[in-house]
Amino acid sequence: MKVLVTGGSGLVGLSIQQVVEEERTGCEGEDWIFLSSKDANLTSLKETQDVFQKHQPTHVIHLAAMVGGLFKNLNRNLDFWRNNIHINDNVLQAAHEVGVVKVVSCLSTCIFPDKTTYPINETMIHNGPPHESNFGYAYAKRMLDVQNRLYFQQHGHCYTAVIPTNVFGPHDNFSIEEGHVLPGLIHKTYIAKKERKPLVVWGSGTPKRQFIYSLDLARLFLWVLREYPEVEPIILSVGEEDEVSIKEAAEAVVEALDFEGKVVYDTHKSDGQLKKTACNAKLRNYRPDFYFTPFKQALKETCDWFVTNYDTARK
Ligand code: NAP
Ligand code: GFB
Repeated sequence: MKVLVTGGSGLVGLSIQQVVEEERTGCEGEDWIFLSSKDANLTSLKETQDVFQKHQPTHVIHLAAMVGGLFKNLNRNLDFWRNNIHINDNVLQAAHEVGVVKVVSCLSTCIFPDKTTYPINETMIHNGPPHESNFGYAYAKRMLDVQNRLYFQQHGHCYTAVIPTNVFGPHDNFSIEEGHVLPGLIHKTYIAKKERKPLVVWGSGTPKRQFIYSLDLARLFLWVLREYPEVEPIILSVGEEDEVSIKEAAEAVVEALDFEGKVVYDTHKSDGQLKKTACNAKLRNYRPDFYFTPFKQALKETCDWFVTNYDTARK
């Protein structure tokens, strides 16, 4: 098995790299290659085909994407659509051309319809428009699911996808303006503590999210690559009971970083989608015993990583 990981230098890619290194004995007979955008700009079909020709993978984990939090999405919806549509089309076609037998791509629970019933499950992806805040990203990701079904229909390939909830962990993008909520809050709290200023949480704090630790997600990715047999996607999420409000998430960051200052909410900033509660019954059916790292433990590990690696962290 020769596994090519696109987006191998990002949050999820580096977590998979870490788990592969930790599980070396479980990976016998597997050759792993982790790509970054320096190896190939995957928005270019030629560069994508060249890198696939060079490595001749049998399996692909496709993570590369234009990624960002709510506020980056609000500002650049068109760019999210165009970059991700090109990357996904190029990667799946290049994989097909070199005879890749399995591709596992990455969707996100934000791509589900905004007006829906809860909890969301895998059958509901195409049932109505996504939340307008990430219209471009969500539609581009939905098309990956369409493409997977068509590669199966026309060529019999097992090109499938996972659907994680909000991911966080070491090596995240800690940019305050462009990153996701947890890395953003960790960075802001770190600065507020240093400068003895209040922590400003954006929005009302009432929206809810399910967070998955990148190392847990990495372990699940390896299982999907090796064993999950379906073309239909699978939600990778903690349970509905582990959903937390942004206020609870901010309080957990405050505790993990031992911040004693004031916390204020800037309600002029967008709340984004109020919730996207996902059902992990399908995952639990396959993996009843899978252990998710408790949220506060994972958050503490992430905060410690950020403090230790402050000078070199992406921000
Ligand atoms: P990330 O940390 O921003 O990493 C993105 C990766 O994609 C990097 O390796 C980057 O390479 C690569 N990339 C971006 N544009 C590229 C291009 N034009 N050509 C080649 N490579 C390119 O993102 P992540 O959080 O790990 O996300 C991984 C996957 O999970 C994505 O598909 C994302 O949609 C999905 N996802 C993420 C979350 C989340 O909360 N983070 C939630 C659900 C799903 P460089 O390092 O060289 O820039
Ligand atoms: O992770 P996040 O940016 O994205 O979280 P989404 C946004 C929520 O956190 C909103 C609040 O309710 C914000 O008001 N928030 C509070 C903050 N403080 C902050 C902060 O400092 N930074 C940020 N970023 N938010 C994204 C999608 O949605 O989820 C993407 O836009 C992607 O497409 C990702 O799929 C997983 O969860 O709202």
